Amino acid sequence: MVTRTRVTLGLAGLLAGGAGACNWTTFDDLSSEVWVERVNNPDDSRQYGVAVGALPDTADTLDGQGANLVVLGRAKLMVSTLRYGGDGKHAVSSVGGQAIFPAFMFDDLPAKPAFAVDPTDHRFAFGSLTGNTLAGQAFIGVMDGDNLGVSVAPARVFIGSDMALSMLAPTGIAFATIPDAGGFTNDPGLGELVVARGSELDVMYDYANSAITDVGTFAECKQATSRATEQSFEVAVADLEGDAAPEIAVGMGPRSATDGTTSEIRIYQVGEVVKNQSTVNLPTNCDPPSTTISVPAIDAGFSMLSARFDPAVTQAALVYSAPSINTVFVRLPGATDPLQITVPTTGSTFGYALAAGDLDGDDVPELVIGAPKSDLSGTTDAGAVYIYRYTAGAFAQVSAAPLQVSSPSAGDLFGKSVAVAPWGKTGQNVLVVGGEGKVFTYFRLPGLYDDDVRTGR
Ligand SMILES: [Ca+2]
Ligand SMILES: [Ca+2]
Ligand SMILES: [Ca+2]
Ligand SMILES: [Ca+2]
Repeated sequence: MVTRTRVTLGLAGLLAGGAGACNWTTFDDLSSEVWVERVNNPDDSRQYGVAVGALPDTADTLDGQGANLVVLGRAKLMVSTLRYGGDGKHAVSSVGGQAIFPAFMFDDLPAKPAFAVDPTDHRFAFGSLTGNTLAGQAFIGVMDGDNLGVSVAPARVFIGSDMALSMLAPTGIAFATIPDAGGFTNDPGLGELVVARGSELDVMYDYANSAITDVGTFAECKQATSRATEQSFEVAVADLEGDAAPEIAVGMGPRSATDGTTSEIRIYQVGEVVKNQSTVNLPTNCDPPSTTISVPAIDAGFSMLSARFDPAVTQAALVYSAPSINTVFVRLPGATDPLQITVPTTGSTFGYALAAGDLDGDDVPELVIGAPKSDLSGTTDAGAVYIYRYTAGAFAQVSAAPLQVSSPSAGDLFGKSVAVAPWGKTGQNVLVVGGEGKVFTYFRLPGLYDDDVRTGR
């Protein structure tokens, strides 16, 4: 089902537009307004939109005409592609439940699943726990984003000799290229996956090498934990120190507020994580991280990404959120203290979702921050999305009012996932926002892209 809607910035009016049969050109004269299309959950995937990711649009998909998205649903578990053609019309195809990995059952995804996209190889990865056919071990599934196939690699189930460690659920995933360390085989032509789960950090060298059948042989180390740092969050891999080699950043916090009131961002050099003969089967301790940043909240790194806001600087900035205190932190290259971005609305879970990408065409990424429990317009947990521009070491909101839906319903959770997606061959990007059971794609955003990306007008 397609519902075309339109939103006015500031008023943020999500008005019922034409019926699904309307052609988008009907709205071609809305020069000052936002154009957005909403796609509702396909096939009763009730929590459709828990994660959205953007893949390039290639000859294998739409041949450079539109946008190529991957959307995860939760209950029931479903992976979908959502594709826009050059005419602005979309198509959804999905695979769900046991059909994804026929060899075994798995539990529903968590509300904030570990999820990552590899735009280079057109793949996406997500993590969960096995269900009935196994015993609840963690696994990572990698799928081909062009055809939703699983031929990339078998589902990687973390079966080690320690059952308690095997059952630690993935919380963060990153695609990366990791240099040699620890004596592990590492084909430079095959990428790596970095995974955080509980106390464990994994570097899965050559994860797509189907000759690797024993997941127990992937590199893993055990982070030092206390009751206040037992729970991992997201991971990011980038050169965060400016030495041209990647670091691995992970958020670690307590399991609950009764276990602690602070959390940490830990930044490891690869050699501090990948240790000789330290594997999923029998992990030894990680070395202490070269950098630890304390955060006065229980959930530092709940969402995390790296980005280069200054294109002239190769060192990456690290962006990490603590939605329990409505704050997003940005560790800029060379800065001693991170910048803090916050909003006055308490309890909005500002920073629950993050994305970075250039929306206005100046090659500097904008920072997109989802706050799905915002009560804007007086509706509980209607949700909002804030967009920031980076200029000379600071971030400023593009518009005084965040994006939101008007006539919202309680629990819409607009902004629980966000992505910046390339549009065809134009070099432009579009903003995509997930809400509860819905995905919104913005074809025109005044102040960022004033032309309709589908027509250039
Ligand atoms: Ca490799
Ligand atoms: Ca580095
Ligand atoms: Ca920009
Ligand atoms: Ca709220």
